Amino acid sequence: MNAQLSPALSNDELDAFWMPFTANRQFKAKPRLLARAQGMHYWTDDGREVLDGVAGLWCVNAGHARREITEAVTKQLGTMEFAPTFQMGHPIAFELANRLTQIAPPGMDRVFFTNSGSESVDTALKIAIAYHRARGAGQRTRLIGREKGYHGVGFGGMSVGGMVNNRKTFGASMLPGVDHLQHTLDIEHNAFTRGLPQWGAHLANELERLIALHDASTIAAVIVEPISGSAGVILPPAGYLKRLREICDRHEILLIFDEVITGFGRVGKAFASQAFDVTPDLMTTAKGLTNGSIPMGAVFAQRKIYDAFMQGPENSIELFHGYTYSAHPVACAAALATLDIYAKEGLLTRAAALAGEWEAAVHSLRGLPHVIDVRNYGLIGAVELEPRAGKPGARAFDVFLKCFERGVMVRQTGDVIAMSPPLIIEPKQIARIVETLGSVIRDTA
Ligand code: PXG
Repeated sequence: MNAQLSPALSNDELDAFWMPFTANRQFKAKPRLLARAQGMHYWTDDGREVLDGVAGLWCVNAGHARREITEAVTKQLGTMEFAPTFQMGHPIAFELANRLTQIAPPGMDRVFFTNSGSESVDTALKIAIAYHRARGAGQRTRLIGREKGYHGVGFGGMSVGGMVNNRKTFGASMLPGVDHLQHTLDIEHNAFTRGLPQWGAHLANELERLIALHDASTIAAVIVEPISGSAGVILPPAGYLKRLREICDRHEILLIFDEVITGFGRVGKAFASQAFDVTPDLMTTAKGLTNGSIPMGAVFAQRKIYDAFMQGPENSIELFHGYTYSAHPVACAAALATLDIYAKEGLLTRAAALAGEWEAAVHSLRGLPHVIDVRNYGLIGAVELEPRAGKPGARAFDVFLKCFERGVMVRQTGDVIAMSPPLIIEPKQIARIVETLGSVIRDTA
């Protein structure tokens, strides 16, 4: 059954690892094991080369196994493998925070470190609620997310998130006082739009309706992904994010951008908020921060938010929140080395230079069987397939599997194939990804 397995790993040995977001039984019956990575490629345990069309999981923006990161991590492990950041500090944590503020959107010059996107989201939600309390508006505790949003798997992120499979099992264990905006995916109006859809900015007005329902004085923050990734790449209609910003400003509601996938060059600027020229109050990041090498996340805050906490007696802790591994020295070293690579190789803007070529390539898939939409922005692309009757997701899963067999790794979510290659990708590799996907779609009933 497990012909692909290396002799070192028997069937039984696959049982103990309860795999995340995975069909465990299906996977373990026919595993797909990655054993090595370099640059744009993975190699399977049986030695097959696979072109990485998703930067691991939207995180390996500078390509795999970067020597500079390996060296920085190794050096840090030998110098000081751990140091606490509760009532103590270590220099590279401060260095990293300063470096991050240099590429951050205007005014976002305070940085709180976490270990993942989920932790960044929960941190940002807690900061938003605590901020209002600190400025004397403690009744503002409501949070507003969006349908189809993904903000990780903590109770906070799950509650503001809007993907039904991630929510339905957990029933009433959601945060109270959460509401959701309508999502912005509208294939009827916007199918095959290149870049941002022109239709749909008015969907932001729904925030006014929720404000009228709950009253602004009860609402702490609105959280959205500038571009939704996990739900299958949903783009903001032109003008939509600006309108959200205006409405939030009018009602003193904080705007949180979840840039866990859009951050660190994915859309042609360091952050999507810069690409779309809309600055949030809080911004959550992770993934590309360390090129996926060591778990780390960061929440960026406008200075006014940090300043609101800096009151009361000087010996009092201003925010009762943090993680043992906040600003872990090894993660800091990995992040600094990653930022050096991004700067040296111009990777934070390379997606903009490749965007035209990428757009033309992914839109060449229009017209293939079952393709009902193609979406793109920066170095993000998605192809939506018509679901098989009564079997949602099955067709796209088959496409994902066949692409992998033919040496290209893409990502499947529902009936969407999503792509987000490392930002070092070369034009001929763009062509390879799209040609492989096209041939697989043609061969998939
Ligand atoms: N926010 C956003 C916007 C994300 O995309 C998270 C938070 C959570 O991050 P952590 O590090 O806790 O996983 C994410 C994660 C996919 C896929 O479907 C996307 C993510 C994770 C796994 C798969 O392509 N994004």
